[in-house]
Amino acid sequence: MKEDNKTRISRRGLLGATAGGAALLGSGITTRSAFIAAATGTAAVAASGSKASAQSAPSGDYHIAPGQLDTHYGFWSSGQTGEMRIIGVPSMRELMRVPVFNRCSATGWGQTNESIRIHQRTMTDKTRAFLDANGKKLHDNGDLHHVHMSYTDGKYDGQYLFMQDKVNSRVARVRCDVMKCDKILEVPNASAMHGMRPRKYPSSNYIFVNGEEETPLVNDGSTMHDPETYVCLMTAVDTENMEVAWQVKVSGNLDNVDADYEGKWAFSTSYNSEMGMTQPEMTMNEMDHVVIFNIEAIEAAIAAGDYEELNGCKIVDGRKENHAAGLTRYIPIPNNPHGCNMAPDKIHLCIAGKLSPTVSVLDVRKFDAIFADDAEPESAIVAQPELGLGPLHTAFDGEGNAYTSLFLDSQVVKWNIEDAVRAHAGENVDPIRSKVDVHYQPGHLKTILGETLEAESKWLVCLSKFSKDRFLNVGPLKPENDQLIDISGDQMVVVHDGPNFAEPHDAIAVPASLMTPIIKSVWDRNDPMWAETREQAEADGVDLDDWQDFVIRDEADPTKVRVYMSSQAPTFALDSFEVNEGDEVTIIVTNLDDIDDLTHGFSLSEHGIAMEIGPMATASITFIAANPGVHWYYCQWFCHALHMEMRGRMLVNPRAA
Ligand code: CUK
Ligand code: CUA
Ligand code: CA
Repeated sequence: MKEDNKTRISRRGLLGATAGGAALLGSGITTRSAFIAAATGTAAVAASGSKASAQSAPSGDYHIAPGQLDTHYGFWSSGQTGEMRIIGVPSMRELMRVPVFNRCSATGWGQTNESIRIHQRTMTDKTRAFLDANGKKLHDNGDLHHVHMSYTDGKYDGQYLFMQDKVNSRVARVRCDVMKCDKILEVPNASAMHGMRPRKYPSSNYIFVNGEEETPLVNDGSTMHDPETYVCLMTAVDTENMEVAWQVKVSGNLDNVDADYEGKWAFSTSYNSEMGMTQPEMTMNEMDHVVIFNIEAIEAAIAAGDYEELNGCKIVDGRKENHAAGLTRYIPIPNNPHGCNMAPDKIHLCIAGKLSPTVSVLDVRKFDAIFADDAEPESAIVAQPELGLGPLHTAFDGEGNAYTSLFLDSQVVKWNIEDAVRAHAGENVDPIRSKVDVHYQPGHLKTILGETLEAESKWLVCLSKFSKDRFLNVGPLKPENDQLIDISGDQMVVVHDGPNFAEPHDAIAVPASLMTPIIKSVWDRNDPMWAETREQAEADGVDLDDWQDFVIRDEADPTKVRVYMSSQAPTFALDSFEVNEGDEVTIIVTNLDDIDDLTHGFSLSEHGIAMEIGPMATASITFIAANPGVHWYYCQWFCHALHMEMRGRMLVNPRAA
């Protein structure tokens, strides 16, 4: 692969900060060998490259002709864009964007009353400080790394999608029936929700989410200069109510998390077991660890009242010094590990070494003995294949194979789990099946249903962080490259480049047949999304299900005006309404078109107002009529031959002098 000097320099910077790496700077040793030496302290081993397959002619069945439907839904994260995306697989066509933690100019998400209520309902006092006098301000950015669907008995059930926001420490739930977010929770006491996975069995009554950043538990500035007081928390969120169920203090920080197929365990990687505050400190030790959480023991401790309560959350102590409580165990893993992936064989947990060229394979059946202190933590490691440089994440097919992304090698390596276990036991077998070049710097990679008991063996999507030279140059900021790989044969074949905007970290894909009975095309009139708006309408004597053309001035506070208008292509029920300068105006629009794909919009000039109103939906928005004069509103979602004429005037009377 090509790399420019900048990349090379920055990699050396990383190596320089790694134990043993500094001496190699400028020595002329290649990045790859220097990396292994730095990561393992041994001589360079040319582990990779020899089995890389050539990019050969693709098989044709990834091509979806015009009018043909994809066979699978992909649900993609978008990193710092803060939204969830729906991608068709195998075509890799972007089908929809679902705003969650971000503000969306098209749909009004983060601006409509319905979406603001979803944010505010669960906001902590800490966040309220960010609200303006009207209570309208909210974090309108997010860093959404992980999207996962709810499970029943180890299989996706099509009910909810869950996701996290690293930058503002939140988790969210999206309803699969309408593909809209209905709950957002800011997690108290912990910082930077990163790794997130639902419980797989018997149901996703919890999502497990890792606070990556080390902070004082009471983060009020009183002990901030003393990192000894810092701690990280793993949080279990009750997914029915989207509330914190419990939190666990751990030793070290937390990165990625997964859960087993028996509902007994959650596991988290930690790259900063050192609890360092600088990069050299975080990479000082050869070994970090994975934390095993004993869910039953934690629930028992909570039930017994053996917790502290802070900001309404029950916190148990799972740090190493509280070993006797039996809530957690720590298994040493080399070196700054990242990915944490449970195989669908129900047995093997794969921890990607990142700075170590290995994946550590843990046998979850050994955890009971480790919790009973009948076995050493290391005894759970049943394989540690050396796969290549920078292993980050592992995906699985339905045939006992694993696929690990190699960030530094820019490859995906296919290997067999059982063969890795046999090799670890001393047999002369090579677990590596094949390698394929990807472009470039892969992070997560996913097979269809690979995180369920129904893993498929056809498609692998590899989410590459760099795309230089794969696409027409679009300036210094380049797209990501989500590559589709056919894994049905012995050799993996890259069949499609999918440029994507910042920055999918993770994705899942499910058969279309799971979703088609669930996803609606038209809203139910009594959807809970606008329940509070409906309550206000009833108080105003307005029937939201009937034609509406009402301008109602609030009796208690006459500066508040509520404007109800229904819409039916190509007209709004009101072609004008009149308010006074300085009034707080709430526009409530109900789309009475009961027709598939007939969305209307409401955009109001010079007031920063735009919202989507789907078929049979109600949406509302509140603002101050700041400027006297004529301000047109219009439908911004193309709906009819007279779409341009679907508009009206807001007339704002000047304030009396
Ligand atoms: S992720 Cu969040 S740093 Cu590897 Cu799951 Cu990209
Ligand atoms: Cu209604 Cu365009
Ligand atoms: Ca470390």
